[in-house]
Amino acid sequence: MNIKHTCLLLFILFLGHTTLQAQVKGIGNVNSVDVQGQQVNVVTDNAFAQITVYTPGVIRVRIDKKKLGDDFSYAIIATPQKTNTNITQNAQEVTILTDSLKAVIKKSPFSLSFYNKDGALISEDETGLTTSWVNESVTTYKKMQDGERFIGLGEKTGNLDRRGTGYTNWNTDAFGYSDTQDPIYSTIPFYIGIHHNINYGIFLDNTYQTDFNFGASNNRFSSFGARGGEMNYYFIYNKHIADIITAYTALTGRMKMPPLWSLGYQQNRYSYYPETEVFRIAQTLREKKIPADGITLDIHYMDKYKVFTWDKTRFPDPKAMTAKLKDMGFSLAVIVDPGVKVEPGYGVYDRGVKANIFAKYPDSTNYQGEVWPGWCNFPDFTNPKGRAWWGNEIKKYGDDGISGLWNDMNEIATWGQKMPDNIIFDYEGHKASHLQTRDVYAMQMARASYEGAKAAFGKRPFILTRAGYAGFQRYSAIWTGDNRAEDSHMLLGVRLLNSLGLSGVAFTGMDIGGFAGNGTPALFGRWMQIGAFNPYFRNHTAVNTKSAEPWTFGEEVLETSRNYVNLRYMLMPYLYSAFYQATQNGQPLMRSLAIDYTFDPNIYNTQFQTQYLFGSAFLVAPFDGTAGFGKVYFPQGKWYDMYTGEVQSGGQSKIIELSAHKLPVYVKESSIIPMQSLVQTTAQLPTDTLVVHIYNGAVNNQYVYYEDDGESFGYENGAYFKRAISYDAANRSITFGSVEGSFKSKFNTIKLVMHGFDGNASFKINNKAAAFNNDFVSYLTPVSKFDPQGNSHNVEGDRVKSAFVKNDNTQFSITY
Ligand code: MIG
Repeated sequence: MNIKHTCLLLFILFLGHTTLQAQVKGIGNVNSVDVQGQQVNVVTDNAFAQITVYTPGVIRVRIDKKKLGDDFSYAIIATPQKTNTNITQNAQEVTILTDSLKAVIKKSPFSLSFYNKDGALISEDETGLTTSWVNESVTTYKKMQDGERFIGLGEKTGNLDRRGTGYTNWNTDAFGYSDTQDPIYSTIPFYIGIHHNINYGIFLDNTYQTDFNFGASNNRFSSFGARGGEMNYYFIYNKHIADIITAYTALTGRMKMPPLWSLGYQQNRYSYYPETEVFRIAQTLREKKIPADGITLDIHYMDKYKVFTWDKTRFPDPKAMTAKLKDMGFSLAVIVDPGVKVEPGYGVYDRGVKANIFAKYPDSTNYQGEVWPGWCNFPDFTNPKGRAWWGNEIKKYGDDGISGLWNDMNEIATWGQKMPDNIIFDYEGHKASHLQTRDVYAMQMARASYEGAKAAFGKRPFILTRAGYAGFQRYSAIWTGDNRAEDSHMLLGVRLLNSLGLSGVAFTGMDIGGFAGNGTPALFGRWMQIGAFNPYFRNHTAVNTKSAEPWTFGEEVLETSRNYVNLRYMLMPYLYSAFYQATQNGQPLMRSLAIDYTFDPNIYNTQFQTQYLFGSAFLVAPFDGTAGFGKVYFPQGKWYDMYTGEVQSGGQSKIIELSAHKLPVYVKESSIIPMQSLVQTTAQLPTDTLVVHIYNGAVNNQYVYYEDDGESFGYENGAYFKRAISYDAANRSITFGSVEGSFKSKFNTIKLVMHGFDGNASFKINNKAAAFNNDFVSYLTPVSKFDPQGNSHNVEGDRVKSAFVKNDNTQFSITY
């Protein structure tokens, strides 16, 4: 090689090095440390970092290449709480100590690690990689711990344990998504890591496209990062996953009490019209005795798909229609799409132009995208004026007697699915491009709908959204979009809802029966059974499919469906109390087994990963519609077959015979399950007896029974009826605490139903011998006609002891 060549080579190497340096940049060493109360401000070679204690178990980390900017978040509603904190430093490191955490910042290079009180390592930066940038993308790398598992991240396909997989958040209209497709509709950049009997949560609060790597194509690290903006994450430590969820929802908020009707069965399709068809459906539900509370109108109710209009030939008098539906015990929800047709003379559009609330190109012209109505402008829901304008349009629906808004297409979905990057949004006055706004747009639409509907409807509105960002649970329920009428999709749906539950979202559902395609009777029957054990229970199907109401699959499926919808309605007091928990501590209704049995490796086994607890009591084991046998895993404890009372001991799996008529459901020992008589709609009063099922057990249980009027906000001012019920196993007693709140229960009497107690058990109430009668409980009506041998089935049930007590406001105890 001659000198000329060597020079050239050196030059190329030099060029390569500088461009590489410009592209990939590490955080560098710590140069200065400034302690301000619970906060440490650090300047490194290449960045600024701020570590703030929020609570003893929550520490926030902000890092940016430039001085940390304005602190704004759509997700976070919490501020740092005054917390006992001790911050010390020496030449090598800074130590932050709270009552439950120790965070250590190593100085060269900057790297963070977290330990619990016992000194055990929870999580640490990968010291070689720590936090770094590739152009504007920022990523934090954590060392992959031995045996580490990852769960959560919201609506993500794949397995419960996400180890070995990578994910992207970029809200996407994902019609008929596959069971590994990513991303789909919504974004919740929050996950939980688990290793060595320790678990922690990380919430990356950044609305740019975000990426998570849980050991995909690498065995060195787990990482999270964003394509722009700050590294901004909350590290959450608690001993139990339930408490991590509570801490995460303390940061990002919780749902409000839902309207009671929204917990009833919802009948839907794309689309029911005209009005006579809506009444045919409502009437058939009543005739066939399928209890139901809701009917939803899809896009064909609108005049040429224009939002906030009615097609007057199909729906000549919406107000009269909703009034008549109300008399039949139905509430009506309608779909709303964000796209507003560009059409001068269309009032909604004209008022939007006048209010100047549409998203814009940088040259200030309104962005146009094409969707159902044709070329549309898109309201900027990140502009308070945009939300107010939307809220004002909702008034019309309030006048029409609408009770719910179903927010669709808000990823934003447009034909072509490629919204330009340079659209500008207000972002609460901060101005941001589509790149920073996309993932939060739907959440702000849901917010605008919630706030507008709350003002317009004069009662609790029901809001449903397809997409969202961390914190949307404050405004809306979510459903998992356009699934397919296939067994694998039914089970995937369960995993999606379980994962949403791990990620702070309690009010979730999927299209029961499957949206795309035509399902078999077996699939539909099983899906209805599972739907009864989903928080939001809505049947829906696409525009070009066969009818998919419960009576369209034959008499056998109709009876099975009715059984489970009936069960759902009898469980309404239990459901409602479970929703109350979600409003108080963020606990989901669908509890992935990872919440309560975190360190039991069996629950991550793919053959058991769809199992979940529904509320605190029920263990649900979903299987394909046609499977003849299934393997159920019983976690630690004692489990009662819900139908027969037969006991299974935990810590083992068992092969069970499946029936098309029955979903395997088990009841956890020491459970307390309040039920009511069967009604056809929540608008109908049940009998005045609250049936409280109590299952004998060796573990303690703290249960909270909750009731209110189911529709107003009076509960915010104490108009509720609440009582703690505690099962004290060691003292063989169950105590109904005294009642809190000013609401009068609709039940004057309580029927106590004791399951699994010795046939000769003698019960005392308040220490006085009490007469309990032999009784028999059966949750299902046999689908006897379909017995292949033509035998009429014996009614399956559980032998119990029961007694009646008055439901007054005083405390009482049962001992045995
Ligand atoms: O482009 O409103 O996910 O539930 O039925 C399709 C029609 C638009 C997508 C929703 C689906 C709804 C459908 N919508």
